[in-house]
Amino acid sequence: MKLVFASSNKNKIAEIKAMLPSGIEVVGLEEIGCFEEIPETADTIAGNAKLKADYVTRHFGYDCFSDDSGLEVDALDGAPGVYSARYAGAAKDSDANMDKLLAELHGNENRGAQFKTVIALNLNGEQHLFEGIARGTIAEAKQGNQGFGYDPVFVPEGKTLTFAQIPMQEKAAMSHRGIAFSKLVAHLKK
Ligand code: ITT
Repeated sequence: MKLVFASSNKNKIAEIKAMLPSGIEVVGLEEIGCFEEIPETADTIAGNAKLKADYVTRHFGYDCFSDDSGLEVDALDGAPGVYSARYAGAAKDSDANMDKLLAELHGNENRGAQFKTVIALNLNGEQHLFEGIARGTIAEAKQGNQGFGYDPVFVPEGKTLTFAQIPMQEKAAMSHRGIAFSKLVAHLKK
């Protein structure tokens, strides 16, 4: 089975490809000739996941799945959440986003947070949603250089290292994206 992954985030595509079971092939947007930035105008993570999948199905005619993710911080009432990519401005600069987050939480002992992913699958005229949540805490400073986005400041529950300090395969086994994607795979295998 060949599925289009409606994402232009190279790190996400690499993570998803590293989790693929045999029998499923995934192609990114560039491989179907889609180079435009898909508008993400919904005010929820699930809403943006639906928008991205529907855009590809409507404009390119493919069955596909999308991933929308965000970091929800307890002490900030769930912010930056759906606005994670642009938390520090339109430039989508991960370092600036993390610096803003660390400044907001400076001196705050409540460091609880979660990453959330919603995957929307468009298949045979139906849409299905799969959610994955990874709980953890926000570190006091950035650590590690693997992964992407907020990985250097996120310490998953039960660990002492950030997502940016562990190999991609290990992150996949416990991450929001890994959990949502394993639900998608289980659905496809049904
Ligand atoms: P798409 O093309 O898939 O839309 P995107 O980079 O716009 O890619 P999202 O809107 O889903 O992705 O993600 C919002 C932001 O959340 C993203 O830019 C990262 O900063 C952050 N993020 C998402 N998943 C992450 C992860 O696994 N680790 C760290 N940060 C993550």
